[in-house]
Amino acid sequence: MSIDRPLKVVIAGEKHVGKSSLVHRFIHEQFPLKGLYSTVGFEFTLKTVQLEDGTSVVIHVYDFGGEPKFRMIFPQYASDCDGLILAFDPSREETLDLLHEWIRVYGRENESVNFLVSTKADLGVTLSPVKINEFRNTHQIDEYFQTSAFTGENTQRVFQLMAERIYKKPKRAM
Ligand SMILES: Nc1nc2c(ncn2[C@@H]2O[C@H](COP(=O)(O)OP(=O)(O)O)[C@@H](O)[C@H]2O)c(=O)[nH]1
Ligand SMILES: [Mg+2]
Repeated sequence: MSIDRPLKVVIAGEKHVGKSSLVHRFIHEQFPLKGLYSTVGFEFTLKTVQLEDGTSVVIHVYDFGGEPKFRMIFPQYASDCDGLILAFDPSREETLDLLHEWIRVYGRENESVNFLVSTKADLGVTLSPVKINEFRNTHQIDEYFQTSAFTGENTQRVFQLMAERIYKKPKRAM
């Protein structure tokens, strides 16, 4: 069985936190060795994943540039998304604080499946679980993952689980 409609998943967060690298790792299963161009506006890519029950779904990933001016156009492009991935870099703690801003302009967190994702786990920097939990409790975050586009830690899992969650969300018409 397959689902005809692609799932729209948006990844957001400050510039340089590693969003494009995470998406690249998910799509191509490798760390972008040559480096990526800085994302201007947003880019999108597609990948088919198989759910646990064998259903194939296409994930349509929208990767946003992290500049404040793009934060402003963000709600327009993200408004009908099925899933939202909020990414921060734990070695720059302010990138977690600034996610409050992304959510504020987004404003529909209770309708999508929302994941909080920290990047660059290979650097060995972690933020206090209290701070992470505070963020999760303030906003409607369904799951939190530590990831590394460098080692591949959790990079497939985030998108796989996102697809499962969207698929299982009761009110969504497929
Ligand atoms: N060590 C490490 N560096 C990373 C990782 N992911 C991204 N980077 C680096 O972080 C910088 C920003 O990455 P990029 O994906 O362009 O960030 P974006 O602006 O959020 O899309 C680049 O220099 C990447 O090589 C990771 O998992 N580990
Ligand atoms: Mg980028």
